[in-house]
Amino acid sequence: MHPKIIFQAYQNIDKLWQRLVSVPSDIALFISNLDVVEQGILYPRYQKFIQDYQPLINKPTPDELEIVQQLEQHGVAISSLDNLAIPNSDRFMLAAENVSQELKSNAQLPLYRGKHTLNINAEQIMRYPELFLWGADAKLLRIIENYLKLPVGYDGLSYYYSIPDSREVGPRKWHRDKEDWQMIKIGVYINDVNEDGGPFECVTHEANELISQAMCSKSFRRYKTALHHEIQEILPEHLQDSWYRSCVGKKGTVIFVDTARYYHRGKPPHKFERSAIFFGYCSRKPRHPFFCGRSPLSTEQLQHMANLLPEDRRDCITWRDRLSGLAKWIPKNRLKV
Ligand SMILES: O=C(O)CCC(=O)C(=O)O
Ligand SMILES: [Fe+2]
Repeated sequence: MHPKIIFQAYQNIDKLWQRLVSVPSDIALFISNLDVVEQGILYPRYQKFIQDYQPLINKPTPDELEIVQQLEQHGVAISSLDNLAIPNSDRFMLAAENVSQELKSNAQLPLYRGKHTLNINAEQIMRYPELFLWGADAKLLRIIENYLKLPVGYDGLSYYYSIPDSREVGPRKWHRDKEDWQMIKIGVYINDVNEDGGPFECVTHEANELISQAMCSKSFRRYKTALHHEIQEILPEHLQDSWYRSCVGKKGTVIFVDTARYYHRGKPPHKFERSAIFFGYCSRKPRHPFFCGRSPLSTEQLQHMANLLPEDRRDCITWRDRLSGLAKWIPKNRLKV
């Protein structure tokens, strides 16, 4: 048999398997979003976690507080590697550029033909631990803790090498992330990103309210994704030109964003490829734990990374091992955005 046919058959079986494995978490998502379950059980429980943790929150520095306040007001805060001055940021950027080159040459292989985005694999993350470890920096964790008001679960990184094919697919459609009530992603640009190079985009607070209302009119559609023109059609006249913010920026731009509350997307790149890393964070008792832990690292690899950190920061990496109840038994959802 031709190798291409074998490969396609393998891909179809894999897709089917991913769908099957994701059935229990799709059902759990549906149930947890029923009004009686959400308002009667899950939301009060979440409020209680916040209340109990309040005395334990680590105090932020003034510049960290500034970012937290921006997030509270707008859902987004923009900074840069230079401003944040996180240790080893130079090593981090060097490693990120190497991975970008590796993904760029992979994109030429027949195996990846037709893909809009290439992602980092476990082997690459393990070969460049400075990428993963940058996301577990104490300053970043303190910012996120003060925003979530809960202990932070670090959920690993995605590396998007996005090809300029203008296609509106996957995370290039408007969506909200499903992991938790509130969560943070930190995006770092590995090259300069202009309007034609696929900037990250996030809706304004006002538009977010309107879009969320329209999308939530049926509870099972809460996490529905939408094409750009579909959102445009929902919104009133006065918002048509001002409903989202396009985060263009230089290499080294750092974007903090609550991707669970705010609709966002990676704009389809029209002319230039875009390399960006997105670090994910939620609370350690997230609303939908079966949508967490989707970074490619195994439990053993995560433990290895945790061991490279000071003891007081290890729990934010190994938090999934301590989930209890149903959260522990429902398999991780394997479907993409
Ligand atoms: O590629 C982008 O800019 C969007 C990424 C995204 O939606 C996410 O990481 O949640
Ligand atoms: Fe997202």
